[in-house]
Amino acid sequence: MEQPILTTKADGYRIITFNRPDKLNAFTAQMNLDLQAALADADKDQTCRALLITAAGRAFTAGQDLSAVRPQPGVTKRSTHDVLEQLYNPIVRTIADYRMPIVVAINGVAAGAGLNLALGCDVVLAARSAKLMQPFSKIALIPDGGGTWHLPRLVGAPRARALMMLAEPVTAEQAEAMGMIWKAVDDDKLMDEAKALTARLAAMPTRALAAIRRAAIAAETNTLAQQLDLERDMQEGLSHEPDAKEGIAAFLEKRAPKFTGSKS
Ligand code: T3D
Repeated sequence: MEQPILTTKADGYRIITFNRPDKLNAFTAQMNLDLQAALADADKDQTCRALLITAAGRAFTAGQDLSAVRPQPGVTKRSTHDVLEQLYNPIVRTIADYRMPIVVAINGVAAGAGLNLALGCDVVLAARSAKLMQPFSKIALIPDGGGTWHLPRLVGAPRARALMMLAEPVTAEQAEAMGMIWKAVDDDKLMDEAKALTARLAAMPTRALAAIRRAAIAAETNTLAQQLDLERDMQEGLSHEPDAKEGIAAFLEKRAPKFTGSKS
């Protein structure tokens, strides 16, 4: 049987590929667990300083595999509570706290919880032909995978509520215009651009990039006073890192910095 999650190593980064193309990369429990393992494995690798997530075939993902959800006589299934708590939410939490930047290349239609995992990542590119949608209301559910948290923060409440209730697809260009993603890219340039971007981030000061995400997430709920404290403390910590010393030295010596990007 094909592995539903593939990991490829590149120079300084890894590529994680959703690999159930014949099922539009719809998520099974095994796929969730393999994605959790792939994220943990990349995190442990000190030479891996950025991640690129993409998918095989014509779709990025169709979200949860609904054939696995439908009750079947004689088959005991995970409750929806457990599906979220054991399969999706650990991934959302891992991404939020990940120690390196995550780029996503949405190569085709992206729907459901799989899209919402992507919306929690750092730099999201989408092929111009891709369509992005929150289909949950069509099956009488609410967006999960962090969707109700990320989407309003990305696109604002009026658009988020309409997108979630109406379940209408948006094009990559519309998604870019409303701030849901970073950029729509021509289909034939998507992977080259995504790889170049991931390689660029992999050569940057890894700990500072991870701290930027954590600070941005904290800002969503902090007061200004709390956020100023957080910036002060994070900056103090980062300023003692070899990468900060290298960055400042390189600037003053008018040369390109060579960051080591240690994660621990
Ligand atoms: O209880 C819980 O587990 C809660 C967890 C929920 C998490 C979620 O993610 S819920 C949301 C689940 N996803 C959806 O509701 C999306 C369903 N799919 C679609 O709306 C459309 O398929 C797409 C918009 C993604 C793509 O449309 P299109 O026209 O390009 O393709 P299609 O013809 O609809 O689909 C192609 C095949 O994939 C088709 O099978 P067939 O007829 O060729 O045998 C279709 O049934 C299958 N497919 C598509 N999505 C899913 C799926 N099979 C299982 N699960 C899917 N999510």
